[in-house]
Amino acid sequence: MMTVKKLSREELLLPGHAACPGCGAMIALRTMLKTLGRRTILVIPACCTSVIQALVPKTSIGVPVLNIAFAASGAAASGVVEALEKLRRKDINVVVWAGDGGTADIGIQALSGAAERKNNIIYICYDNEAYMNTGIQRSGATPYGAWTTTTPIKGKTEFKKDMPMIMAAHGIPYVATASAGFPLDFANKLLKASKLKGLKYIHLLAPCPTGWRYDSKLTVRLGRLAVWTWMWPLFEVEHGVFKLTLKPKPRPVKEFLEPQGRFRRMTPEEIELLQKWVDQRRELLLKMDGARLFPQA
Ligand SMILES: Cc1ncc(C[n+]2csc(CCOP(=O)(O)OP(=O)(O)O)c2C)c(N)n1
Ligand SMILES: [Mg+2]
Repeated sequence: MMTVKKLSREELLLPGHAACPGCGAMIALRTMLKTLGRRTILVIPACCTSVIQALVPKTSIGVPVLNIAFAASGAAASGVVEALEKLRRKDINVVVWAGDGGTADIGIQALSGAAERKNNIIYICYDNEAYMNTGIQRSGATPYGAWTTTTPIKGKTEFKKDMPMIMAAHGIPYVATASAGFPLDFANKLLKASKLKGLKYIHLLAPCPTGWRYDSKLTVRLGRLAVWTWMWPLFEVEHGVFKLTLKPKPRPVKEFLEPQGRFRRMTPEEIELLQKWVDQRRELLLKMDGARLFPQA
């Protein structure tokens, strides 16, 4: 088990990057690099993390990075894995670090192909729930009721796409959800993923003060409230078996929505509809806890 004491003191996310203050994705990127260490190659499609690395020729990321086209991270990482296999290098983690747009929308076919080919990749989707880098446009991962620059002013009318379950249905060895509010849980899930062969998928909630319209000091708090309200349940699907990581006493979704400007225009009826959806999903997940959902591949 990873503990704060066991976490490496080596910093591989260096000062000088250009992320916004309070960026949830950077907390998680720092945790990820400390957990997996130097022997890691990152594949990053167009997203916030591709533009905040620093100005060329400088970089704030202390491991090799392949910056790649928006749709291509699954395919590009497959290529890196194949090349390392030809070179007989078995000691290197190939990690995709992609946004929700680059994963749930434009990158889904390349990711699906890599999963089906069983390429040895740790794929992390850091989900800030919109296309943040280009100015807060909606994605398939934007939740119901959230405002973006391309939703109706009152907020998104569709529910969030369930990427972790879509990936679990590929029959891959490991799927997990994580949150920037629970860094050690994320680290433990990364350690588990790094020991398995095939494509491992971790979907990480990364609160974004700029796009979610909240005070930047609340990033960790919102990363936790998402879990405590069951807006973002933490779970694993290991070799097809579903398991909840945490089963917190449910707090009203309102507590997660209220500090965020993006939910400001939701009516009480819409909040109630969202609460009902979250309650229904929690009951389904609790019924599934411990059950085999997919046959062992
Ligand atoms: C084919 C293509 N279309 C559009 C873009 C412009 N673009 C770059 S990043 C991005 C949004 C990325 O959103 P997401 O994957 O959620 O990452 P985030 O910026 O939120 O970190 C867009 C639309 C592009 N680079 N390539
Ligand atoms: Mg995004």
